[in-house]
Amino acid sequence: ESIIEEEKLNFQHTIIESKNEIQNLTNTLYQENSFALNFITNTSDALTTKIIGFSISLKGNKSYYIPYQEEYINLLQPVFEDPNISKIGFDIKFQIKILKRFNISLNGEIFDVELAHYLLYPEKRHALGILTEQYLNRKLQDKESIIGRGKLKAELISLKREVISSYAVQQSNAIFDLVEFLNKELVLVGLKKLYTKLEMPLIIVLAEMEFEGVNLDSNMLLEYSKVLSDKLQDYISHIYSLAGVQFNISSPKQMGEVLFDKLQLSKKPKKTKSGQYSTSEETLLKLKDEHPIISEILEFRAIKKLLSTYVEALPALVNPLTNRLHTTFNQSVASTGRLSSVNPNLQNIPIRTSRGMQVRKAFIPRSEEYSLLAADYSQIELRIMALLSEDKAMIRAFNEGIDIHSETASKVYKVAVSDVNKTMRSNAKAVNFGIIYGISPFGLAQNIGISRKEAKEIIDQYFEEFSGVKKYMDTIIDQAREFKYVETLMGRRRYLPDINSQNAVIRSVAERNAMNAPIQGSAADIIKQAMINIHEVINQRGMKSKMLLQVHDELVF
Ligand code: DCP
Ligand code: MN
Ligand code: MG
Repeated sequence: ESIIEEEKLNFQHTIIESKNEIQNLTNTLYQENSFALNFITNTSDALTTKIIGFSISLKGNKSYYIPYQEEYINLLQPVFEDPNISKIGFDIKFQIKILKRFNISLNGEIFDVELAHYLLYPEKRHALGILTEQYLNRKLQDKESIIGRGKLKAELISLKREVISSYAVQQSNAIFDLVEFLNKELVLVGLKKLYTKLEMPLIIVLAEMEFEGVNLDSNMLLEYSKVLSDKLQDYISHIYSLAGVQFNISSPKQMGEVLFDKLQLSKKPKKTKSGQYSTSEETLLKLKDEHPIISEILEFRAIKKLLSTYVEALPALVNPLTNRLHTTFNQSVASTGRLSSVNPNLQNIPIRTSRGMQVRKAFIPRSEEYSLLAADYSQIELRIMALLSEDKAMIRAFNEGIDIHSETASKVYKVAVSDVNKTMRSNAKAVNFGIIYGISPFGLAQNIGISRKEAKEIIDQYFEEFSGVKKYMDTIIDQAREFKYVETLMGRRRYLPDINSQNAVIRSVAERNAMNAPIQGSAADIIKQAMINIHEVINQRGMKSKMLLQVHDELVF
């Protein structure tokens, strides 16, 4: 009841309807230290969307709505580019990319309300409506309430100007008001430096990368999709003949009946919540040795997934205006501090398989005068582990230039280091990272296809060799128990409310997060810093090179 309907709040809000008024607004803004900027668009793709208008809010509850006119945006350019006026936004990267379409840069200090909340509460939801209720004790009009839902849903762009303007200024007004609260909290918790020195400058870098996009060889993928579709047909006929019956392989229900009723592959088949037979990857992997149909099914699924998520999907996402693929990096999703990438997700193209490599090959330089360069950190997470745990053996290994993944592979596969091949080394990564992030013998056995006993031996031997690592893992869990959070090298926090849970399953998830977050999060901090530094050098030297993508511990130029 104490929540005031924002609509009823009678704060000043002006709709700008002429060049003259824009001039006046420009003069007003020059007097300000900061303002909030909020674009209202038809879609969430900054590079292609129609712009409906934008709102600006300042101190003293002053807000303006500017219906879109290219001329108006250009007239405001000096204000946007003035380095002495701070700019506030919710997902300010989106606003930056819109302005880039007009060759305008958003200069001055920036404050992103969403990212501030993300640093404070990485695991919570950061929606503007939620923050507004929580901190400002008022309610934002939600989009559905003005455009309707279902069949009656209208396009934002078709609504009356008064409706859109009030919707827009409610948002920018809330965004402006939130700064004070979030800023206080950032300072209080000791996250202000990470926020201003790392996350804020990174926004500019990411905006440029996303705007730049990457060239895609769509023809090559088209060809490859034909190859894969043919392969898929082969698998389908194999599977039919192995099953002795034709069925819809993509239907888990039908497949379950074939595997467990007809072929009787398991005495006690696992069922899903809905009572159907489970045909999850995990279930199938356990049955791999029971029948040759299983590996055929797994291959079928892998190809199908590759086709639908990449080979067929990527060309459709190429921006028709730029002819390039523009991903969006999400800076406020992963609780560890890593970036994620959407539309398309360019961070999880499988590279271990030769088919995944084919997809990677479709990423090509813009022209023959350019080449792509990828730089990947060498075992950064293990190096951070060596640093944090001060484990003597691990530090010595790095100082002597020993490749720990190859060493582990040599032990696991009982071959000389010189005989370790790519697959072995890649599996050894699963061992090394699995162990330092608290994997069980059972989990390890499943992951790399060895017996539980062998897995236990490997883990025991690992901790014997790197005893400091074991000690570190125990210490970090103790710390987490005491403080209910863990930290990265740069002070990024991950809260672990379940660390003292009575439920062993829930508690052990929290424990694994306690081991993982400081290491993976520190690696994320470091590459973010590297990206900021590289961006600066590229600009200073006036280089033509562009940073294009980030894949966790890898940068593509
Ligand atoms: N990673 C993981 N589990 C794996 C493979 C990778 O958790 N099985 C994580 C940790 C790595 C990061 O992803 O730091 C990057 O993966 P890389 O394959 O680049 O791993 P490395 O940097 O350790 O090895 P390389 O020397 O091959 O680059
Ligand atoms: Mn690496
Ligand atoms: Mg990598």
